[in-house]
Amino acid sequence: MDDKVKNVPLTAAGTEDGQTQEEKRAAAVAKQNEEIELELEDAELDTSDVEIHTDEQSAAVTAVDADYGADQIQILEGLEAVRKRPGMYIGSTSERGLHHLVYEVVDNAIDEALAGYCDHIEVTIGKDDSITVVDNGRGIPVDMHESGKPAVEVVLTVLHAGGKFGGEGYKVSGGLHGVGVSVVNALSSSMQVAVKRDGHIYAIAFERGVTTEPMHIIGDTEETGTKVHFCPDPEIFTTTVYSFDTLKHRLRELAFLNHGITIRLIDERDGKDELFHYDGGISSFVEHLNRNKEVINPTPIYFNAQKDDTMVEIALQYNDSYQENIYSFVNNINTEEGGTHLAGFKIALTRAANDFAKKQGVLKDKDPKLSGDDVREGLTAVISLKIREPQFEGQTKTKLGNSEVRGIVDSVVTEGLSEYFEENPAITKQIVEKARMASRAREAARKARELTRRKNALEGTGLPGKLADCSVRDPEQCESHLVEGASAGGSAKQGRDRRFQAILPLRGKILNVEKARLDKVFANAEIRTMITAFGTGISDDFDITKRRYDKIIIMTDADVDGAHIRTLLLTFLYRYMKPLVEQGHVYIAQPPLYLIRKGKKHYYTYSDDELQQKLDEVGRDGATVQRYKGLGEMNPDQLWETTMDPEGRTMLRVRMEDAEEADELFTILMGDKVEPRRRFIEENAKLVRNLDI
Ligand code: 0RA
Repeated sequence: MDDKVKNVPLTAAGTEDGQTQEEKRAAAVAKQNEEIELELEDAELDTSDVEIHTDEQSAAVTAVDADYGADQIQILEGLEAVRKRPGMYIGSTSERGLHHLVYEVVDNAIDEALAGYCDHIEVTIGKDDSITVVDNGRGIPVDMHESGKPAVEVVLTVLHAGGKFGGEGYKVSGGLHGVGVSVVNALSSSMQVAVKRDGHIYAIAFERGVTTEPMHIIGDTEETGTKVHFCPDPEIFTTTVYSFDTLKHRLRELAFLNHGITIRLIDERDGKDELFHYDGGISSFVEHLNRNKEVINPTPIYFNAQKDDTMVEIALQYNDSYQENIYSFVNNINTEEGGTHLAGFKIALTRAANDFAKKQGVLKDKDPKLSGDDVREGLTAVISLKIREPQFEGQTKTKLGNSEVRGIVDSVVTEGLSEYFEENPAITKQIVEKARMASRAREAARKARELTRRKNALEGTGLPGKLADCSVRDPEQCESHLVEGASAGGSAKQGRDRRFQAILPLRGKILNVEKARLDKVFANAEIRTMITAFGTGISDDFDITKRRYDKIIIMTDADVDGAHIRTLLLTFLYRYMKPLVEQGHVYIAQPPLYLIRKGKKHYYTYSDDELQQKLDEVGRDGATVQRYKGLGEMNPDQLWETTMDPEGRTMLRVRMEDAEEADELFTILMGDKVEPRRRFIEENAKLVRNLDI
């Protein structure tokens, strides 16, 4: 199949993203190429890190200096290895890896802050997409190392050398890969470093990891600190354009996680300048995450404790939604896959809530216990640990494995919560009452689900009657089109390739799941139909291996109602079938906006720009233009040709660009608070071009 697929972040799916169709297509091709490259790169990474001497490499060695000793040759080999397999050290050479370079340098500055020597970090994106990171830490050491080179040169040219100069237990922070600034140096076409330390300002410079300007004093100062300036190497990275928002997101997160630090981000390309400083630390983080929600406890519950070398900090705040939102970090790394710290937190929270509910009589003896899910309904929490020797496990190495941590967190949370519950009985009652409602809804949902199952069993195939299923049984080859309206559904059924395309027409308005509990969600007919058709179950029961289709394609009209239905569908998929979105199974069909007829020929265009262009190519004389108001206006052949045929169609793939932002968008668009929604619409209205009212 030959789909032209463009990946769109989930957050942009409901609005115009400001690209012309041509740009979208070009981007799609580029993206695909990038994905292919990444795959190749990954395949390469599987081979172990064998040193291979290429001509280029030996040339580099001889060119530098003939009487360099074995040490220097080793250095070059080390950094050449980084340049040969950058993915091994920074994950990828795409946008992600590019931003990782900044995090690697900033992490070093954060380490200085955690050691108590630094409180200010400034990151500047240059007009040329170079990066400058300035901190007021101790400065990279400059004294002579046994190799005869200054420490700063060793730190910047030898892999994993940083830790050797700081004494024991120096490294607390450190990115996921924690590889050190020498990797950034190796992957930069040029790097200049200035160190203020011991009364002087020292400078040193490199190109692609090779020292071009040995360390020398350029001035005197009483201050201390480090300035690192680098240009990511275009020979290495597929893109060298920095995203302000991506850097902002991580730097703000670091400022939350390390309270008291001031981090400034400056963008010289357009003059943007932002400051992040939070005395409230992770409590401010939780308030920030809940900023668009109605909260239950106005001040986040906060506690911290230190046991041996482990520091635990936890902040939590309930809101009136039905979602659970827990972020956990270890040494500033987002442990997306959870682990022992998260497990300890959950166990303790469930136990404490049940204890309180029983004691206060909210839960009678005959009532079932509150489950973990019940207790976490509407919970926003941040768990942050700083530990000596973290063991990261899991597919993406973001799952904490240290077993001793479970008990430590459990006891910290148990102690902290029982104190809070005792001192704040009124708010705690509200929290527990909410959990009890969740428990009842879950029970009702379970009954509804069983009813559906039994009914399906009686009805044979178990598939909903509205579904026109495909004949191929291999889910990998199949796709399901969710089509707005009965008439478009009819056209789609006639126009499709029935071997691999299933059609599910959606008639009623689908439920806004953002404002409904599980029991209501299960009771909604359109949603029930989707659940049965997809085969995966939802929320706790969700099982991606049971999916009946590889692609879920949302096909709605290009008008306001269509956009609304699309957002409702995406909200449902995001909240209840998240892995489908995460793993890229959700698409948005792109029907054409215009049909141009001229003589015997006809053309479809997908935007206003494209329409004008096409008219200039083919000539306006004798051309007629038809604007499609809805899918229903297209006959089956047209719908197939323009929107459904894998050989010719363009689709948008919905991406989980950033769970936090996606979550925020759904809260704003579909939640209760009016003010954030008004603000969002005002701010984004100017971006919308094809609004058809
Ligand atoms: C090695 C050892 C020490 C600090 C650093 C490196 C260091 C690296 C970077 C990179 C950016 N900013 C930095 N600040 C410090 C320990 C210094 C000591 O023990 O005095």
